[in-house]
Amino acid sequence: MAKASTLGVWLLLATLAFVARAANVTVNWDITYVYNVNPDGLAARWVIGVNGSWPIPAINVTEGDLLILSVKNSLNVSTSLHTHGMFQNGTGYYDGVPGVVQCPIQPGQSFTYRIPMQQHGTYWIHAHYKGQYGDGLRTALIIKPKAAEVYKYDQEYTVVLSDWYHTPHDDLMVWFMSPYNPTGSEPIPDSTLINDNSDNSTFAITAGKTYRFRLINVSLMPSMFISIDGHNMTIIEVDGIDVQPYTVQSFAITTAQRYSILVTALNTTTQNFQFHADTDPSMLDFPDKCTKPNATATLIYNATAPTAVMDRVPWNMTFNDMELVPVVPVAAVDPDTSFELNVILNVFDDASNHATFNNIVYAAPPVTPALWTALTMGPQATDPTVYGQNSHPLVLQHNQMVQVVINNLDVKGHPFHLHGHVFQVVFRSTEAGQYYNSSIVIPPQPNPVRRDTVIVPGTGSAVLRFRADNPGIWLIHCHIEWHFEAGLAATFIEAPLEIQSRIAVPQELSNFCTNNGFKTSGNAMGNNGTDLTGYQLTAQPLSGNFETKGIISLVVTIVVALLGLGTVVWFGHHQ
Ligand SMILES: *[C@@H]1O[C@H](CO)[C@@H](O)[C@H](O)[C@H]1NC(C)=O
Ligand SMILES: *[C@@H]1O[C@H](CO)[C@@H](O)[C@H](O)[C@H]1NC(C)=O
Ligand SMILES: *[C@@H]1O[C@H](CO)[C@@H](O)[C@H](O)[C@H]1NC(C)=O
Ligand SMILES: *[C@@H]1O[C@H](CO)[C@@H](O)[C@H](O)[C@H]1NC(C)=O
Ligand SMILES: [Cu+2]
Repeated sequence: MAKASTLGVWLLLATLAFVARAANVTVNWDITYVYNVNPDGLAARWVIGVNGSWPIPAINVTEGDLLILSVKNSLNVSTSLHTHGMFQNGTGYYDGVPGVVQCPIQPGQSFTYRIPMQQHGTYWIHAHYKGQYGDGLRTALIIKPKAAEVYKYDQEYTVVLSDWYHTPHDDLMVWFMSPYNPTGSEPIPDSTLINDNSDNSTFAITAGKTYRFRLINVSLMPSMFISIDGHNMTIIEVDGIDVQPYTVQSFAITTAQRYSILVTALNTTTQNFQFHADTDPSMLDFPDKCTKPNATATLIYNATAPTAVMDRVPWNMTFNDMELVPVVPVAAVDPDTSFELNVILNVFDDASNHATFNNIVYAAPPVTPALWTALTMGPQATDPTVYGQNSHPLVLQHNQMVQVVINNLDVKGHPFHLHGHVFQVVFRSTEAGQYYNSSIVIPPQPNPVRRDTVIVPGTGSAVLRFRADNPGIWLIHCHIEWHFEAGLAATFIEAPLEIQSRIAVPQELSNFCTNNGFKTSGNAMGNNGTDLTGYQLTAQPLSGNFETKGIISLVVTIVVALLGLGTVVWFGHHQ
């Protein structure tokens, strides 16, 4: 008895200790332009920073905290912020996707995100409005577990990896979408940055200690290979999921992915060592246009010692994130429902190159954001029609096991991100041309890798599974920003009836929308039922037979040839 009550007191104290520790962490961001920023030493440009400076400081919190991110938009364009990798269970209205779960924050307006930190690990916060994160509006979000870390280490560093462009994002996007670019060549970054610097970042290291490096790839476009001269790296976390130790000499990280690695310092104080982040040239159509594809930082053992000149370890082309084993096992189970998303990049009937799932050029609902359609349409909220065809709505029933088959018909790899979840990766093609169909048997898997961003290889496929246990509206999209903006996204309408019964959207958010000219009821056009009068479809696939498409392609090619000089001038001016 005495023992039991001692235990009771102990539990009570432990609970109180936890309650005391869970804090409100308030971060105030006045989002501003910052001028004359030159992180690669090659060219100064304006960027988007906060409170008058850039880079934007990382946010460090503890699981259980409430992150209160208070934003004022001092730009002359709208904005919104997405906290990448957060489940937002119950607070999906703070997921930050404009036209889907919130209305854009217009110039001069303020908006406060109140996001419970329900997970731990390595995350990031970035603009989800056009390509503003490529102009600098992103930073790391590090969440410590409320219990002890799974792995012991002496100290940690956050390493933000990015591509860098001297030309503002919107200008590059205009070029990407223009008929001058019929093959859909993505803009080429000018350089690669490690912690917002191409050569000069440093990490102080003490001989014999163990360090955790939290790597976050915040690029718009390419993949990078990571290695550290003279050191092995042991992967222990992938996209917020702790995994069994997996030691590599180099590995690839694609945009929006995160990995934590443990690095044991050598027993030396006579040399320093380079940390490398090399851009994968196979992702770039014109790799030679990237002036500094390889960034280096330095592990400083001794500030007065020389940096070791070492042979580079080869890029590990075979590293397979599917071999990573989560510490907390979750077995794969058969799906209740399956969606097939074919990745198709093509010239559409607006003569622009688009990137799509199943030939649907994604666009957010124009009048009523999808969340409010789900909230207000009663039983009709389960009918995908009411969300409008452009948003590619896929309706899920509560607690279904959902399978998503991605067949990538494009020749290049694409990194796909799902909001509001981690998914299991239960299959991925191992050779070109291997598309998934039901003749491929997926074996039972006791504990497949779980993550929130996966690379699907060119002319290849992947099969993802997740439990629809988080009622809300969640995008799945390519995290190559050019492709997302060109239409490569779809919308999961997850458990709309449970959204109605469980999600209490703060009235101030609805008011924010109506004050900004959006509606907060009805279908995508703000009407009743399926009346979508006035709804404009996005660009459609070139209709008709092969010949018609051939003729249009030919015309586009001729136009481009005639305007060729213009392209050269454009390229010369902007690259
Ligand atoms: C980051 O991701 C991009 C896009 O997937 C990739 O090209 C780039 O090489 C990655 N960077 C690093 C340092 O791994
Ligand atoms: C580092 O050197 C110390 C002192 O010589 C030794 O005790 C220790 O085992 C060495 N550690 C490693 C990892 O070699
Ligand atoms: C980048 O690094 C790779 C791997 O070491 C190397 O092959 C390539 O030549 C480097 N590129 C440049 C421009 O230095
Ligand atoms: C299914 O996929 C396999 C392996 O890629 C392929 O050989 C087969 O032709 C496909 N079957 C159908 C019906 O597409
Ligand atoms: Cu893509």
